[in-house]
Amino acid sequence: MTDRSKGGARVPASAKPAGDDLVASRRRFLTGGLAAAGGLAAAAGAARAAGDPAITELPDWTVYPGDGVDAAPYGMPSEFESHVVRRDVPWLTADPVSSVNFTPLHELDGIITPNGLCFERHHGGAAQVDPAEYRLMINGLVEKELVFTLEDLKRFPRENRVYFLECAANSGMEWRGAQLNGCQFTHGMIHNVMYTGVPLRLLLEEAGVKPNGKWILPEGADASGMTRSIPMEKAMDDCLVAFKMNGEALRPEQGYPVRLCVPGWEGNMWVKWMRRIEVGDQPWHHREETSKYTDLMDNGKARRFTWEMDAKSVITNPSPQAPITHGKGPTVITGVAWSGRGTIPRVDVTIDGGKNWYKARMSGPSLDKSMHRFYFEFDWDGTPLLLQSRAHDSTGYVQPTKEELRAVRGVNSIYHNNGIQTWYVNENGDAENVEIS
Ligand SMILES: Nc1nc2c(c(=O)[nH]1)N[C@H]1C(S)=C(S)[C@@H](COP(=O)(O)O)O[C@H]1N2
Ligand SMILES: [Mo]
Repeated sequence: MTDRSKGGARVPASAKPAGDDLVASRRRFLTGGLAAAGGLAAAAGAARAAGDPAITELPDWTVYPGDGVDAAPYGMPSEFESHVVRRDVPWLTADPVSSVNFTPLHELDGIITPNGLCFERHHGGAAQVDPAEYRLMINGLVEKELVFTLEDLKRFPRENRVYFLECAANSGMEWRGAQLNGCQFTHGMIHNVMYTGVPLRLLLEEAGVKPNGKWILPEGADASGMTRSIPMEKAMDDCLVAFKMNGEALRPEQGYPVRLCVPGWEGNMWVKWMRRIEVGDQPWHHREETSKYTDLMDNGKARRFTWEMDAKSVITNPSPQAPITHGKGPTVITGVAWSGRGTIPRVDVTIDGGKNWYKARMSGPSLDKSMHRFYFEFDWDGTPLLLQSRAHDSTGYVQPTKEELRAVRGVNSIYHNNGIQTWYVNENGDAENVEIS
């Protein structure tokens, strides 16, 4: 812990300068940045006013017995958490059957997304598949064409791995400028789940891929089919045929009973309700639905095959849906970071729009192609803040600013916007989505 007895502005021990070259700016921060914040213990709540009824009165729940076991055979969150839900943006799509809703990132902590809060993206609604009638077929350029039942799949050795799934369109509404007020809407097309499943490689080896089998085409059992071309190296590397998420069966909206996991790659390749895998010698990109996830550039050309998700991060608290309500004094900033190319060894945080950067404190497992959790604790002096986070991934890649991205990609694209997000926090603690240059 840092020493709070001295009062005055402080940067906690965890807030190391982001690099040696930034030591000078750190000193400026210490002397000129935050105003004195004396009496920190009181500010943090050690001494509440005497006579607080929450202390002096006995609430009902202390006096009367509560519900017995089995009041809810499948447990649900506290009624006081009923605001913690997926939300959509009504004007974004014409019909909920081909639409998206968003994970409430500002209400979550740690790295795992609870199953009921994982964002949904469907192109033809969520199929309701009877597991007894479920079949997975492998056909095309294989020695033996095979059909598996769910039980057959569960006889292969299975693995447990935590992966993020991010839709390539996440933050897509922000290309031309700050637009949606909340990290749920700007960054909530992502979830991070522990999957249990069979490595796709084992199933392909069982079928025996012919030498000219270079691509796979997984297909969903829903009304959209959602066929996607995936190169054989990726299929043989780390793809999973998953039937469990966070320990329980996949939710219907996540592809029950079986979905494909394509770790680190854009969400649209993670085919839900997967019923067939065709092996072919070339991609099926001539099909309209397999080629539409491209990134239109200023010169009219489009980037294709941009499957890997670049490193990205966002501060989830405070943020527009989660203002600072406690006033000045000890304040916790937190957020998430991820990369489709590895782990996140480091995240930098700034509270003054990038004049000074600090190393955030990482907490929780650091897993390949998974979300990471970071924190930055400081004493807020009540003056406005410009909050940003910047992820570094294990390949050395550093998350770019939105301006840097636009300089390369223009503003015509929807997909793959991993630019640095800025929140402006005013004197009252209210936060707003803004851009600074
Ligand atoms: N069968 C099928 N698979 C699908 C889709 C779909 O509509 N049908 N949508 C894709 C898209 S674009 C995304 S971003 C992810 C979303 O997964 P989720 O609903 O679990 O969040 O599923 C992908 N897999
Ligand atoms: Mo997507």
